[in-house]
Amino acid sequence: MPHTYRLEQYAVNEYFLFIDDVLVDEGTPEGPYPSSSPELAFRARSVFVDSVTEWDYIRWGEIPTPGSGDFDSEGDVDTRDFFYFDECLKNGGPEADAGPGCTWADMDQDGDVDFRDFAEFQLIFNTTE
Ligand SMILES: [Ca+2]
Ligand SMILES: [Ca+2]
Ligand SMILES: [Ca+2]
Repeated sequence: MPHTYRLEQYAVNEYFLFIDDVLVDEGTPEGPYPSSSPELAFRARSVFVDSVTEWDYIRWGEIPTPGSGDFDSEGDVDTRDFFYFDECLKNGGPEADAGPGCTWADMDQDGDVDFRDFAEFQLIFNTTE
């Protein structure tokens, strides 16, 4: 069963871990993050059940606003945002699930990243950086 994990860290001394938007853990990180060898430890109640963990989307930094076109959350839509928009578009298309990593590029918020989204992206694209 797929789940959504979200780890939020504030300053260096406070973190919150959500699973499916439910707060499951909070506290003080054991070390600085990000680092060259970050580690996230999971503990399960049942150790006899096989488990496979796959990450669809890992991101350090501020999570972009859905449908904003602003990948780097800098308040603009420019060439840097286009680099990642293009990646979402290449892996997307009409009615293809945009996934959590591309919700910021789903300009019309219909769940995909397609050429309708690209048309809206172009309208707010600014070439000055
Ligand atoms: Ca931006
Ligand atoms: Ca669409
Ligand atoms: Ca869309």
